[in-house]
Amino acid sequence: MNDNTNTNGNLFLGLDSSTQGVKGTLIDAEFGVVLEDAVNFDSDLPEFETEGGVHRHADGLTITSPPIMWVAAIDILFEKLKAAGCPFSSVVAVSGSGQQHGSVWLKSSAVDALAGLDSGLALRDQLADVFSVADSPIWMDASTQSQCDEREAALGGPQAVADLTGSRAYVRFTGNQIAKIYQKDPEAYGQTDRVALVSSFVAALLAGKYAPIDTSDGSGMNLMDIRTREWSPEALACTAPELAAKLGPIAPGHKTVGKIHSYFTEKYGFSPECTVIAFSGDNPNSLAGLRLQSAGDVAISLGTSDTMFGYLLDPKPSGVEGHIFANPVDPEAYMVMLCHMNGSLARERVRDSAAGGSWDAFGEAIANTPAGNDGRVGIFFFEPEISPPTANTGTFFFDRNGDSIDNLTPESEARAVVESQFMSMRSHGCGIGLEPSNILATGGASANAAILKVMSDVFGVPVYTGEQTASASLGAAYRAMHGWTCRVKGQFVPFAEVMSGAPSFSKAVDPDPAAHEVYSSMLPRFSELEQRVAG
Ligand code: 5FX
Repeated sequence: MNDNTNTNGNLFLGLDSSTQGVKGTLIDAEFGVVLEDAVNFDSDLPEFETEGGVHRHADGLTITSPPIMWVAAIDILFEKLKAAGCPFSSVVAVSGSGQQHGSVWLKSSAVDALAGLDSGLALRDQLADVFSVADSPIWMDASTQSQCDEREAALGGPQAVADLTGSRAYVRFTGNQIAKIYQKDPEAYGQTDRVALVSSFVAALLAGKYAPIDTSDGSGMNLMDIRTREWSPEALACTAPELAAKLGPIAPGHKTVGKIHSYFTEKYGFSPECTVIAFSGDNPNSLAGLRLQSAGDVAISLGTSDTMFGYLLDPKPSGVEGHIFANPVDPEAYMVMLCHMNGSLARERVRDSAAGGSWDAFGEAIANTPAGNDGRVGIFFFEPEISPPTANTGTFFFDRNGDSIDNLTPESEARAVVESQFMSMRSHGCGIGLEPSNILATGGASANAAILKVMSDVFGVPVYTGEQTASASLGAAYRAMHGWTCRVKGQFVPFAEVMSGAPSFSKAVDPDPAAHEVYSSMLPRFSELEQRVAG
């Protein structure tokens, strides 16, 4: 928070409609956060009976959320911001973020309902009847494996789907969800005028008219040609009929959707000139929030699971793992995202078993052992891993000859867990074109110097940290500023130029060239062992 009033007066609002709730972040023209507030679906809207913002169905695979709850949350958030004194009239642009992959199914009556929103009524009372599917499938849904198999077969296999759309067919990706709804509920499909993403739906609410799906969030659908950034006719054809018309246009993330609807000017005091910039997915917005803006910029978020994402120009889509998305702030570039399930949980388990539950002792163990662990390797798949994809779980230890051994010394084990996580990220990231020239570390474990040192040595690049977390709503506020600047200047302005005054990150550690060399020569052997374990 800052109470900086020394601005030119323009404010930018970022909204994040996440799985658990909706958050708003208001920034000034000097990048200071002026105000933040949030709504939690479970506690603020208990009548929808969600747990963690979702409904889990009896089959154990289907997971949905009611879109009318997302609508209701927007009014509550704006009420909260208003009560906190939000200077809505100074907001010149708003953009946003939505949980990726979730779909919102709208009947044709949505067009008039959105256009005619009445500020005397609540949003939820005016939009209750516009949905052709009352409970939307979201990214946690895993019920579409048969549709994934069918669509991969129709399009030439997993690698062909990845080459075309940036990712192989994933159960949560929207194209496979659309195929399921068409097959299981053709009547609802027939009643649908528009299939929006969560992101484009919230943009539509604010603008009072359908909003385009942005190319970056559109990359999470297995429907868009990742190179042309248009819907792929082949991918649409094997999904459902007349789909192009139901999806509507696709647009880069800096595009203006329109002016904010009078509902929001009359009810909350927004200026009628406030511009709505295309919304995007939460991960693309996090990339914008961390200001990854040139080739080689990579962030590693050390959370419950670890995520690595980065800006790149020359992607190598993989039919096995990882995602290539269109870049949300650069229409020529891409972003890559890789998820490693065994993140903090694995580090914490080893900290508990090998370092008596103490991060200090864990750090000392790393400091007392040599880079490369004298050739010993540990692989820790406490949970089924995503990168590499495997159902094999357990801990696996190897000596310097690659022979299986029962355990490592506690000190060696502490080093092994961190080394194997970063070696794995390096090898899988490189496999889809990610070659970091610097790394921004975020998330809880980025406060641990010993962990950052291994990260820097494994990748051979400096590691930076900052106050900032991978916040999607802050990224959305930055994108609001970017899109607004492009509109005002009447041309595309590089994101880096618009962000030039943003607070800088500080260098936490430089790589040790000798240690980096050890890891580089170990990498082929590590990958071979990891593959052996993953099966
Ligand atoms: C990304 O592909 C995901 O499925 C998740 O990170 C969701 O975007 C979470 F909202």
